[in-house]
Order: sequence, then C-alpha cells, then structure tokens
Amino acid sequence: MMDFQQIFQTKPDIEASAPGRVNLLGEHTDYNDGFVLPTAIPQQTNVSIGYSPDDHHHFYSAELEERIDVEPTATTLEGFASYVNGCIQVLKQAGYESPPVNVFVTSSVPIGSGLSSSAALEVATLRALRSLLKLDLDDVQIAQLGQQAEIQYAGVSCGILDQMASSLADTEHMLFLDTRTLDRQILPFPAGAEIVVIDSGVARSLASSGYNQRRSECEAAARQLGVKALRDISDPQAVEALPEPIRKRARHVVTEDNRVLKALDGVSAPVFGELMNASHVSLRDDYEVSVPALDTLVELLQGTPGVFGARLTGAGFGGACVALVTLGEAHTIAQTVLDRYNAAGYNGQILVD
Ligand code: GAF
Repeated sequence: MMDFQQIFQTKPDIEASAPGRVNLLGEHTDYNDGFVLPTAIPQQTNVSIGYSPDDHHHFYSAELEERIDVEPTATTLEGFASYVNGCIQVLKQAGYESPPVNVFVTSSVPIGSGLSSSAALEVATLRALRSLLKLDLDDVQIAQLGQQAEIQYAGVSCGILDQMASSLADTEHMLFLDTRTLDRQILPFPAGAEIVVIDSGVARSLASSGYNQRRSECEAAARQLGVKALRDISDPQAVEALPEPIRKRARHVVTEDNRVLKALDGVSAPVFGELMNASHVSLRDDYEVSVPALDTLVELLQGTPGVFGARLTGAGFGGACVALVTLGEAHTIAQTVLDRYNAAGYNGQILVD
C-alpha cells in the first residue's frame, strides 16, 4: 500500500484519526430529536495532511488507490473526495478558509456496513485540519461540521448520531446522547457483557433513498400530531390514530426512544439484551428497514448461548448486526454464529469480537 510520501513526494505536517461506531440502541431516532446509545469500534480512519505545493487540493485514498486533484472552489465531487472536500468547504463557511492541501486517507472502518465510515472520515479530516490550521473548535463543533459536510456535500440528510459518536465516544464505554440538547453521558457497558459485530455481507441497497423516505415519513407524522419532532411524544398510544405507514414509523421512533431511556437506568445485561431484541423487531416490522439476511443473522445470534440480545445496527437495508454477549465469550460466539450464517449461503464477516 502506498504512503503519503510516495504519493506527494513530501512528508505530512499533521496526522489525525477517528473511529467508526456501532449503535447499541436508538436507531433512526436522531433525526427525530431523540436518544441514541453508540460506542466506538476499534477500526479507525487516519488522515494525513500537508500543504499543497500548488493551487489545487490533492486527495488520495490508500484503500481505493484513487487520487483526485481539485480546484479549491470545487463543490460536487463523488466518493471519498466528497467527504474530504465537504469538510474543507464547511470550514470555509464557518470562516476558516484552508489553503490548498494534500490529504492522504487510509481506513480500516468497513465501508457500507453501517459502522459510519463516512463520519470517521469527516471527523478525522476535521481533526487534522483543526491541528494544521490551529482552529479553536471543540469536539462537538467538529461533529456538527462533519454532519454539515455529509448533508451538504454527500447528499445524505443524516442526523448527528454518527459524527458525535466518532468525535466523542471510546471503545470502552457507551455514549448516551440526547440529540436535541446534545446533553450526553459516558456509561459503562452492562456488567459482565461485551459486544460482537458481524457484517451480513449484504450491501446496503436503497440505503439513501429509503433513509430519506423514512425521514420524511417521520416529519409527516410529527406534523399530523402537532409536535416539533417525534421525540416530543412519550406515550406510544398517541401515534395509533395516525394512518399507515406513518403510524408504524412513528411507533418505532417513540418505542425506540423509550428503550434507550430504559437502558440508561444501569440495567443488567439480560434486560439490555431484551431491549436490543425488541429494537430489532421494531426496525423489522414497524420501520421496515431490515432485510432477510439481517433477520437470519439476528436470529442465529439470539439463538446462541451466551448472547443477551442482538439487532441490526445503523440505517439498515443491509450492513451489520450487533449483539451483547457474555464477557470473554465474544470471539467464540462470533465464530460459531458466522459459521452457521455462512453455511446458510451468506458471506458474512466478523468485524468486532
Ligand atoms: C445513519 C445516519 F447517518 C444516522 O444519522 C442515523 O440516522 C442512523 O443512520 C440510523 O439510526 O447512520
């Protein structure tokens, strides 16, 4: 694999990194001003930056072996370059104009598994630019700028979950976040438990169109219920008067918010696991973002001794599943489940164990 010096014939000035994340509870709640509970994963994205010798930005992705040279005014780029350039552009909007730079990206965060490779890239790029340009930005502002880069320059109307998790979470704790107020708490995992993440091997088809459609359905439900956002409904019964499909969508969001709040009470691993199982049912039946491969993988996880609970994680439509398992057994459980899953004709992969 090439390095910065081989690509740009000079050494970088600054390096920074940021992790991917896995969301344990609180799916599709962030754009409804609700609650989320992610943790960081060990896989990281690293960004090295140096000043460009000319009047263009130069971006290189080691994994994709792709180089893009762009004018500083470029706005519509594709792929990894759209995130890197998006970060440069949103900093400019915030009054921090970057001189032309060389940017080298390398990452172990899997792409398309629902583990926020894009947020990791945004946060790592913004951290590197913060150091290079000595910007007075805190970690919450970095997350907010990353979200803006994604919305404005990658075309995904995402919430703040992924960027806040990448910017503020670590792998040893859960990060509880109120996405409206950005109040947060760093919490321990349930006692005696650790996590497993397995990729289904099924790419997230329809992810952006389905995602944007779910988001508008939630907005329609909130309008019909006369609230600013679905977070403002605490009684699941309140949504039952809505017409389908927005009734089901709103039901998922309201029950999912309640599940996150229940998990805050320092619940035991078995209770946390039940909340995860209920979250999967809700995502499958009410939010309709699961696919057969994810349901199969979740059922295999749930049926394995030592597993407290399991669910799809991230936006859905493909990607990965997360499980809470007995401490010390993650590796064995992950391998057992993966073998059974792949024997059913899939091509899964263990991502965290
Ligand atoms: C994607 C989005 F980017 C997040 O903001 C969040 O909505 C998530 O899907 C679903 O919970 O990762």
